[in-house]
Amino acid sequence: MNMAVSSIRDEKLQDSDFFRDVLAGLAGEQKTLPCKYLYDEAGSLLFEQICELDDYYLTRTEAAIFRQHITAMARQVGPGALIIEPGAGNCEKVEPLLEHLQAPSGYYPIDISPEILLAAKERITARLPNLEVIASIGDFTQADVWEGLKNLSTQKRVLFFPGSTIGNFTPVQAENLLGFFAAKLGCGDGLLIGTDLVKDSVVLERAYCDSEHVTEEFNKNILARINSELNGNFDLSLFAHRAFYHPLRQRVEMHLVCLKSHLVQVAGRKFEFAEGETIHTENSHKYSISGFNRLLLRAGFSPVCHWSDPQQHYAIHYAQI
Ligand code: AVJ
Repeated sequence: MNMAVSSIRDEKLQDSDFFRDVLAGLAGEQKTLPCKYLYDEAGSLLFEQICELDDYYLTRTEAAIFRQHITAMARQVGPGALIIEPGAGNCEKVEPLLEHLQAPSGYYPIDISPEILLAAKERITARLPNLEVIASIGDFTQADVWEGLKNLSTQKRVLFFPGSTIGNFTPVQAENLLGFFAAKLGCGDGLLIGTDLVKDSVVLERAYCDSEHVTEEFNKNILARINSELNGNFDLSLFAHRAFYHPLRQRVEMHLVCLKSHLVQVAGRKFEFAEGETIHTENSHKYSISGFNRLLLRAGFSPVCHWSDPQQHYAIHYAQI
């Protein structure tokens, strides 16, 4: 590669959020990496595998609650509603709801991946030809992807936010995000949101430290991503996966533990790693029903009702403005 090309490439690299966030995260006292970077192509496939694991109860429990209570949920949403889904991905979770709604006025999925979103739009349109699907491509925390909503007339807007995605935010961040959502809605509009419940730490830790070691691979994949995208030289064998429940913080924390002190280089910068030091890669917050209701209230929503599984492992809340 000649000089001009390599400097253009470096400039692009240094402009990227990934570059900035990784260097900032590794420079701190407690090293951290934002969990959204776990989901490159390999990471997304690994996460899909996690969802199938016996130890990972979240996905199948949420799906069972949807199956069991879909009629009541559709009744709560009401007729003529527009469903908005931030971070919709392949839009699979919303399909049973869309099928049960009475004369929905549209579906507005938002996602950063155009390929996945447009494929999902085609699938949904084939299945529900009368439903208007307006795919909005971009980051759902940014204002521009919500602009398209302004041109749509509807009796009611309902935000759909399943998957316990809200758990990846700290309670303060979650309150801000839900407040941002609330600002996109009007009086009488709704929110249907999935949250993982506080429970026995053995069950929680098994879900994030699975016996098939898929979560370990998922966690370490972020180092492989840094190696390939940011010219890093992480030796994955010098890090171990650790996930534990922190009862005071009510969250599962995921870390990568350094097994031996050494130096790592990323994009030409050097970072020292001491034996036993960790990179904090994810938080997964757990809520009680009442704790989540309080969070909803702080964000400007009124809790209406919730549905849970017999073991009380997971909950889906309906709230309104
Ligand atoms: C995608 C945020 C729901 O926190 O349970 C799974 C991500 N991390 N195993 C979660 C995850 C490790 C997951 N969420």
